[in-house]
Amino acid sequence: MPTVKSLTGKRNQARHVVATALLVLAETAALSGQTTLRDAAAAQGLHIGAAASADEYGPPDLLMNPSYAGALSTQYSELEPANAMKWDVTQPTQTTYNFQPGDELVTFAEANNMRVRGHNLCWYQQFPAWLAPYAASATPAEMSTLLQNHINAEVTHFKGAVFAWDVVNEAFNDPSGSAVPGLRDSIWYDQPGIGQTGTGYIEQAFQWAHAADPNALLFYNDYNIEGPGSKFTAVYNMVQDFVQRGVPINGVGFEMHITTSGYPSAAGLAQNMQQLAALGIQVHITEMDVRLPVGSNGLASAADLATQAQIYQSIMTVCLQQPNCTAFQMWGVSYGDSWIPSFFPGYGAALPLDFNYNPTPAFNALLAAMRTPVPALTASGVVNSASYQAGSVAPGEIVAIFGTGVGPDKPAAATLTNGLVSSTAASTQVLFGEYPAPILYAGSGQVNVVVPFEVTPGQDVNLTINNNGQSSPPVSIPVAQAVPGIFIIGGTGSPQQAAVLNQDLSVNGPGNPAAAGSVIVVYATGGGSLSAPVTDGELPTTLINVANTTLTVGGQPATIDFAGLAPGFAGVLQINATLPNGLAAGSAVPIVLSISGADSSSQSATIAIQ
Ligand code: 9MR
Repeated sequence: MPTVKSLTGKRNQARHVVATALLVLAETAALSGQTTLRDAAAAQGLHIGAAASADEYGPPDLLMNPSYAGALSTQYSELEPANAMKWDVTQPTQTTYNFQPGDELVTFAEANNMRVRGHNLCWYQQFPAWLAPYAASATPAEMSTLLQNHINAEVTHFKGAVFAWDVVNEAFNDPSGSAVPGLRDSIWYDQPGIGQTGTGYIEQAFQWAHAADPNALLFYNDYNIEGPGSKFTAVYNMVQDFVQRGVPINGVGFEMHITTSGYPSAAGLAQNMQQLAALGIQVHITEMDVRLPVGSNGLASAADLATQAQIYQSIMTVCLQQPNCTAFQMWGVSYGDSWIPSFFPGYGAALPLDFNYNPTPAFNALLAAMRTPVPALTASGVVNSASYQAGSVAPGEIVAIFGTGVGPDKPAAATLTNGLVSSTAASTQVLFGEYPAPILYAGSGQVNVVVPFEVTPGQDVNLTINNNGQSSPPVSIPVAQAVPGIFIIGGTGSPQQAAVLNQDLSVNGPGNPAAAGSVIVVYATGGGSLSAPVTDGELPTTLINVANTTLTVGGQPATIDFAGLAPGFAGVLQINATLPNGLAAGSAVPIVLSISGADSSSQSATIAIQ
């Protein structure tokens, strides 16, 4: 007969058995909690931002408008100067710099605990009046010195204040038809250029920026690269080349100036992000707006706003799902400061806050995409992890708790703390009354735990789940002395093959029946009183028995050789029993486990007998 000790070598089978008992159900998110974009993003570990202005083009200073400043600092954890760090503002003459408007935005950001994204150092337009005429007669060497000095002066000035820079902006063109995008003509590339070929001028700009602030993240920023296509491919090829040759680039900005008829699919956007992730490159959504046709009052139809909201929600959802999407910015704070109406006459209403800084449907959609769900469960979703029967729980029983938002989106497995199964997985905790339960698995729709030994049979216990700072309302569950369930191998159909080893430690099944009179090992859960105290989360190393156990096979009692905790497991019972002689053969012979007066008959488990 196999000893208990030799059976511990069969842990993997039992683990498999437990694993097959984990069925993850579909879920829907219950909402509550955060009411600002900023708080909701923070709970997801995401920075959310907006393009912002002070008085870089003269009064009024938008930051002095309490509604504007309040919306910016309340809703966003990051800002990017819409214009204040561009050439036309920062280098008004060839020999003077003006960083005052940028400084004002940095000061505002620091006062409100926000990050600043710098935009931009090298672009083909928005020049000060002197620059284009200068370039028209300058040599490449002079242009190179000019660009180097500008990048060095600006990055040095904002060193430590700007966490990431758009070093080069919109360098690729948008040829018509099927022509492949190439580099756009510009004073930095070829008119006259800084004396570099191909993407060499871009590479040079990154090197200068890195030299001025080695800690700043350096981005290439562009539009029409959010979905797969030839422009993305052109940018990707450049980034791949830079990464392979050690050029200091950390990220790509996807601008996301889109319409309700022209926007990337979720799959396409995710694909582009993943391709860049494989290069170790971050993505920021840098300039999102979704422009809509508007009336003379600047407002859009309800139908268009609803479509726009879905688009915002889908883009945000993709960003949350891709680990390398690390910031999400709107291009403006409200309808009133958006660039859209003046650049696209007849369009507007492109942002999540309206003219009065009130939330639009897009705002609510962004919030819905980001909100951490409140864990929700019901008593009927708390089941024995072997039998899937709801009802009572028993001390030491493994239960599966089905619900929504009960665990992390990214499933977490059990961990050990000081040799005990930990009662925290990711940011999930399960409490029976005041006692935390050791967690074997935690996903957003299902958490598997071992019921703490402290619960009292005959009384009800309040079950609560905490996840990511949100607590479920308590659910009251009766506690029983024992709730035996036999683990099942495979699906939930009928009959259900029990998780049983034959005497030679092979797995019992219709193709591998046990002989009458031989020993079998049955894996189960469902507690009952123990012969020695066990600590929650303990993986027992000594033999600890459960009381009052019987096992019938084909209606006949088997002889119990050992019934207790499976050594090395939390919550798993192991019953070694000798089958009656003269047991009739069958591929699905009923097996019923009874502990302390409760039995497993409702689950119709079977084994194979030869
Ligand atoms: O929002 C900016 C607007 O105020 C300026 O007039 C315009 C000038 O080109 O630039 C806008 O910002 C652009 C950004 O710097 C780069 N991507 C496209 C943005 C919208 O044009």
